[in-house]
Amino acid sequence: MPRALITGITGQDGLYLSELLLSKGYEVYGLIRGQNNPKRELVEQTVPGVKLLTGDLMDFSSLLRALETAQPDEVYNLGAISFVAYSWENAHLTADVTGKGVLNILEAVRLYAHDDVSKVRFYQASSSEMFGKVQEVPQRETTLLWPRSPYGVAKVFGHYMTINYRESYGMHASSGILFNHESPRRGPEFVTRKISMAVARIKLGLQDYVTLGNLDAKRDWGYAGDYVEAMWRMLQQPEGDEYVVATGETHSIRDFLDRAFAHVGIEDWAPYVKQDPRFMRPAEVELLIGDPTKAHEKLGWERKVDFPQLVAMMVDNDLEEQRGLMAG
Ligand code: NAP
Ligand code: F7E
Repeated sequence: MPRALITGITGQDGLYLSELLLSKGYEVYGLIRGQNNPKRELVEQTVPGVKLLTGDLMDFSSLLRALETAQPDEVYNLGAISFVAYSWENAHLTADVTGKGVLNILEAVRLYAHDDVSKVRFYQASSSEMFGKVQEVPQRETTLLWPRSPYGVAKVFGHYMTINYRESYGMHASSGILFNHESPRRGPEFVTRKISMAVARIKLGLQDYVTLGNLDAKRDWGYAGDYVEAMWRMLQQPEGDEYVVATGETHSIRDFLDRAFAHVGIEDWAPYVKQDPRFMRPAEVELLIGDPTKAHEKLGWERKVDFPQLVAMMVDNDLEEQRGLMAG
């Protein structure tokens, strides 16, 4: 039975990846931080097969302990401060967790493996935010990185550290440059979920409007359930490598609003959307669109859920969730 250790188990991707690996017969360990993490119950209910180990990406010895307990064949480093807007207000913390945390876990894997690094395969959750002020359209594995936020800069550090451990120590280390991926499990601070929740609540008469920032930014949005499959496929390759995982389509926030409101029968959303500079960023990533050719050709990976299906799935989920809350 293969064994996997996942950091960031309480997050959107941690849950989907756990489900995928459990369905493939893996023994799955998840690193959970904090003395009394409020999301522990969610993990225990959603993926009861996962064994939870306490640890933090900033605490090197906790990582080594987790590795020694889990004895994993595969390590998926999904843990991060992942909210871009928050990263300006907490730049040092973001650098420590999202950046230096990658070095901590790579080094812990190396020491745990006693230099026989071939016994552990490593996945790093890199991000399209590394492309920032994009230097090429669409963005691919070789596109020059130009991050625009402390989060993006920290991810660039983790990305190159992953490549460096592969080149220095021969580690089977891969970096997935994943473009935005969403789902009903997306945190409510991210724009897609903020919109799907607001649309559901507006439709049900529970909320009057939603306040957003820049409506013109464009993102390449896919479904998280599809993207964790690409992570797993990367670690089944003979060698570690870098892969862009994206849909190859881009949509603005306005496009997302169009579809989400139309899904509940509202064609003109203008009366329900306000804008506030509070939600604007000091430096914006205006356009992201990925070229997933390498992932298609080498991993045989294809997305299954398209943009209209993704928006509908998220709004339907929030309608159901809000109706459940109303019913008590
Ligand atoms: P998410 O929902 O925000 O989850 C982040 C996870 O990181 C949570 O489980 C969180 O745990 C954990 N974490 C935070 N600080 C930690 C620390 N100090 N030590 C250990 N764990 C810590 O993120 P996601 O959407 O699932 O994304 C997964 C990974 O992919 C992240 O690295 C993210 O940056 C990256 N990524 C995401 C996307 C996307 O569109 N979703 C795209 C590209 C890359 P707590 O519950 O304890 O806070
Ligand atoms: O913003 C604009 C905002 O916060 C998307 C993370 O998973 O994907 C995610 O990062 C866009 C930006 O995601 C609001 O300015 C407008 O242009 O949903 P987001 P993100 O910053 O793209 C990447 C790939 C990651 O790696 C990250 O971890 O939407 N926007 N109005 C807004 N965004 C938010 N959050 N809230 C608004 O009110």
